[in-house]
Amino acid sequence: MNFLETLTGAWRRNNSLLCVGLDPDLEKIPDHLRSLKSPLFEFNRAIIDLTSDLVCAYKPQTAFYAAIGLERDLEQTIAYIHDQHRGIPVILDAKRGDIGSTAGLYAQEVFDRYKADAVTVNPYLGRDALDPFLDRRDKGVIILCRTSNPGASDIQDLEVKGEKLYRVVARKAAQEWNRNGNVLLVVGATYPRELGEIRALVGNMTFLVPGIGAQGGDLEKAVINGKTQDGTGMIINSSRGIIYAGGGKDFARAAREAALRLKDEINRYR
Ligand code: NUP
Repeated sequence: MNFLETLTGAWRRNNSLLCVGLDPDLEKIPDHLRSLKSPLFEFNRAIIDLTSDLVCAYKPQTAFYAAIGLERDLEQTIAYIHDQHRGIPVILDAKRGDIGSTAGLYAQEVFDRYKADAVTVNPYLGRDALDPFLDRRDKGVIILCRTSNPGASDIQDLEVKGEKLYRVVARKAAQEWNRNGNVLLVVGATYPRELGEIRALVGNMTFLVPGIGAQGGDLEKAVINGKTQDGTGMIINSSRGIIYAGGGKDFARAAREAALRLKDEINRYR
């Protein structure tokens, strides 16, 4: 099964568009885990075990592991999801993008080393930088289109021949770059108007939608504007809002409750 087929299965089975972001920070995880050999993995494992029936995907962000030399925890986390919770795809949020030969190594890293099912990529370097990812037919390639951060407009709103750059990216991604049907877009929940605009441009493409919770995105507007006609088409991520819902020994239970609330809220607007 390719990434989009696995994702569709998880949407249906769990009746959920929710993606839990596995962005563990050693400073913020509960004290009793910090001294363990694989602290970030142990933190993730507890959360995964209590949320795997509520999500359509997990999304670890590489920086949380690589910054402190705990890539091994990331490898363990992805392997654990694949082994113990089959059918839930893993998106590696790595935001890659470099000249072709280097991009080939990045694709090898995310798909062969980490065994991620999908990856986030930056379109700034253009087609040849994306090709090593796009060539992997079974994997999802999630292109930054309209990011959730306050500075998104600095570059993404620039006009190119009368059209905003994020619209150009959306069109190229939907048409030129999607020859293998494996392209998705990142569109932030903090920009619900643009979500609707991009949905109108690209038809049924799937969006990864960060920005809910800690970044203050408007969930109701984001779902209404971003969904496809069948009430899917979105992978709605929340990281801090879920994983730090509780701070003590029962952190995983608190994460489950937060995930359940968010899943239900998303479903109310679908
Ligand atoms: O536009 C983007 N905004 C964003 O926050 C693209 C992303 N990939 N992200 C990522 O989503 C970010 O790096 C982090 O891993 C997650 C949001 O986390 P939180 O705000 O829900 O804690």
